[in-house]
Amino acid sequence: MRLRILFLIAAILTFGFVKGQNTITSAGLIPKPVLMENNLGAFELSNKTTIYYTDNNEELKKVALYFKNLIKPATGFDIAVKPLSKETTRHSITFEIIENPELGTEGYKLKIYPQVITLSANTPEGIFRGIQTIRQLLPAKVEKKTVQKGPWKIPDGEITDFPSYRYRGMMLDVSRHFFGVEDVKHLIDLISIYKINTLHLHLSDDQGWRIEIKSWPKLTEIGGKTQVGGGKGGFFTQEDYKEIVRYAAERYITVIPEIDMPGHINAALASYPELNCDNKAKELYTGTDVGFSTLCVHKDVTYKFVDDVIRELSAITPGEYIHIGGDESHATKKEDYIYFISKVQDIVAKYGKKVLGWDEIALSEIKPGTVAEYWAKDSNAVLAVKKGGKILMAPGSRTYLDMQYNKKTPLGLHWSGYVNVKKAYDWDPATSVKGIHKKDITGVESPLWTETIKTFDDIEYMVFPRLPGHAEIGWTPAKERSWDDYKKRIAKQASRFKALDINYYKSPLIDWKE
Ligand code: TNX
Repeated sequence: MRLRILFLIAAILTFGFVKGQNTITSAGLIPKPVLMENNLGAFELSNKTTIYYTDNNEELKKVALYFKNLIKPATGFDIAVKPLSKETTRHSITFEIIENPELGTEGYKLKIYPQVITLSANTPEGIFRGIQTIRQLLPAKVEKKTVQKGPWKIPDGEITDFPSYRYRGMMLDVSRHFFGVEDVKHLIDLISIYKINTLHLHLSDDQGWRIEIKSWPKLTEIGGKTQVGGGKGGFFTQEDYKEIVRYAAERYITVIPEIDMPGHINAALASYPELNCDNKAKELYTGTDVGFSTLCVHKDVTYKFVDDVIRELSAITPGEYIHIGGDESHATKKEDYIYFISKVQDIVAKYGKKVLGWDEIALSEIKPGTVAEYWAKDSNAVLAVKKGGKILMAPGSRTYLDMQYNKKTPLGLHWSGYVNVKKAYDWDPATSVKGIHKKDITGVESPLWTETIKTFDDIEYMVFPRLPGHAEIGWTPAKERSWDDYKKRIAKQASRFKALDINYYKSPLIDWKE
């Protein structure tokens, strides 16, 4: 009898505790982890906490320092980071490299007790992803840049987590409107919170060439001079680009550069007369039409140009992919397009890289390792798979971050419909195109085209809150996802958006909890 009463009291206390306090399952984690278990109590971060890392692993040490520096401004704590030794202190967070095939490259296991946290993974990359989970379990004010009042509690329990898809990306178009190194770094920081691991940079288009190519300097001297609306444009020097790649790599984000060919190429045609079939340079273009420009497919100099560009870009791109564009080449004859895309795949292979291209590349040959990025046409995606390619899912009607949310929201286009927060979230890449299955898909990407996007505030407005939803689609198993559950969790992210000063779109579909 007495035992029963004790149980009852314990149950009441537990319920009260769980109800009033942050728990792992109530924290609103995005992407939602594969397995979560709550425990009573919490780990409290303090100045006495020590971070340990195993095996004297230098890369892991860097990740540990990243975490230390992440939480420093808001907590004010200058937490010690040490290699794991026998005399560990009681109040510690340990990052350890283990061997657990279930977790893959990016997965992690997180165990949180009142006195210790252990975060384990096969790789430092997995530890980095797990750190983003710890970050989201901390109060949102941890994101602020000035010292905030504690307590800094992390709810107890366990998480086992790993992604559904290897590729989880965002694309930024820096051609239509140019965005500089600082903006790109800031974006990298924001998307890393949601375990995004790839940043695709759309570096050239009709309106601007944005990457220095040393053997063709006029591409940026002339082709980088303007942008949509006639503003001053700009470009990345190779040093700038390398700095972006380095900064992204520190956050386990791979940069994929895109040179859009054979169409979307007016900026290059304006820079070098010899790239035109009639040897006359085009005028620079500051409008927003598409599909009017093409490289001269049967000229030798065209392939000298492509070779030089891919060679220089490959040399400063550690990631395995180069994106060759290939979309909307309406000004290129079909047989020329097929010929060109086939040749360019060989050039990319020659420099040790693999090809990504918009889904139209399926009309050409698909060489081993090539991935087609599905944006519009089901038949192209099916054809790419038939030809042995894989698919990156970026359907315009779901993932295009440049689509307006609805007809009242001020920025963006709507050629593929309005993409509200539910439409962006509530779909499954593995079942959305007939004939394409999970095994054919490398992952999910969210492109932000910037015809109407001029400032970083504009970027934030289009990216948030849709991108976290795409990040979850790429990470969380489809059977664990539902809109009703997601909308409660995205509502809770609002306090984090606010602490980060993100100009997010306050969709009326969500009951925001700032
Ligand atoms: C189509 S999507 C394009 C881009 C535009 C975009 C605007 C794709 C591969 N090509 O050139 O910027 O629409 O939404």
